[in-house]
Amino acid sequence: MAHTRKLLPVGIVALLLLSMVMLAMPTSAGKPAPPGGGVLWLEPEFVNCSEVGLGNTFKVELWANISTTAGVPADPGCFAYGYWFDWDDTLINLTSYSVYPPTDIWGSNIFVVVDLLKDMDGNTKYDRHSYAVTALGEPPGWKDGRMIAEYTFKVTNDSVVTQSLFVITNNGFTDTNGYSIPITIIPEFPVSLIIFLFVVTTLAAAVLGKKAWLRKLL
Ligand SMILES: [Ca+2]
Repeated sequence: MAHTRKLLPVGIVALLLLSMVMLAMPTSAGKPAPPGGGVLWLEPEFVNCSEVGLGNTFKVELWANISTTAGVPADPGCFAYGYWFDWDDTLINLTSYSVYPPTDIWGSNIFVVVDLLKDMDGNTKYDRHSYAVTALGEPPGWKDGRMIAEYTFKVTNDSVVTQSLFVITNNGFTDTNGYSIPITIIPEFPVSLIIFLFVVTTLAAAVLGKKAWLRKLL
């Protein structure tokens, strides 16, 4: 019974830690942009290849929300942006993509600086989309939340459950005054990985719980 008494507080601590992790996770229903900045995220935030199934396709959207107070002076909006979108080509293959620069705000007078698929690891399969675009002239700045690109992938390996498939790299969001807009990138974080971390945390706490010094803390 002493064993059970030891594990109880350990379990409570582990649950508290898990709660904090869950609370820190953003919901997928639109992301608030930090004041004076922007945020980039994927929808869905995590794709499980095993759930999609081998040979099946899925879509992932790249979203951005630019704060209405971005830049100095306040509120100029975004005038140009660039990013890399990387994926794990050992698990998925890109089949198509579309980009949606905010031409409804900027107008059609834009310059696409780069729009390239690259094979970064020399295995003959694309694993990066490099994209950059700038408005021309003096159109209004972009400052809202919207989908800026959509990618379709085919699952080529469905054996891995917890691995992250995507990495977004911010190559610069610039406001109409030429100032850089700070961008927060929300990483994809698989739910299964959280459960895994929870189990590891609990086990580690249980082992450490046998140490007298930690038992005092609990
Ligand atoms: Ca490659």
